[in-house]
Amino acid sequence: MTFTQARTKCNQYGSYLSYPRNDDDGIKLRGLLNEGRHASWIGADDIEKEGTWRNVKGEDLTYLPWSAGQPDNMRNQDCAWLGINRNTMKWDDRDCGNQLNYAVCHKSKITEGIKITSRK
Ligand SMILES: [Ca+2]
Ligand SMILES: [Ca+2]
Repeated sequence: MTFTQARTKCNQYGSYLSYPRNDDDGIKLRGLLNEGRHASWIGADDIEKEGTWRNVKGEDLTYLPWSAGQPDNMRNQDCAWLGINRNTMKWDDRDCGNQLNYAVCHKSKITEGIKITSRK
């Protein structure tokens, strides 16, 4: 699924595409994503304004644990994902139209997140 499809799916669950708010959230997400083996979209993008990363609610993000050398905006990458480094779960920006198999929708606690999958 693309970033937009992931976001829409979460909205259909009455939820939103989750994004880690701190290192602790990152560790919990890593657990949900099979110890980081499952590459997943996270709810952060700079679609509206290049270089300004916002969550899916349109709020500016302050917690932005990028992987080394990221975000590089290569060929205009505007959406964040987890999985470039399965150990640290640091972020990378990538093409919003790429197909990823996983996304995590937020619930009351990130540990209760709904993991949605789409395999082709
Ligand atoms: Ca960008
Ligand atoms: Ca990138």
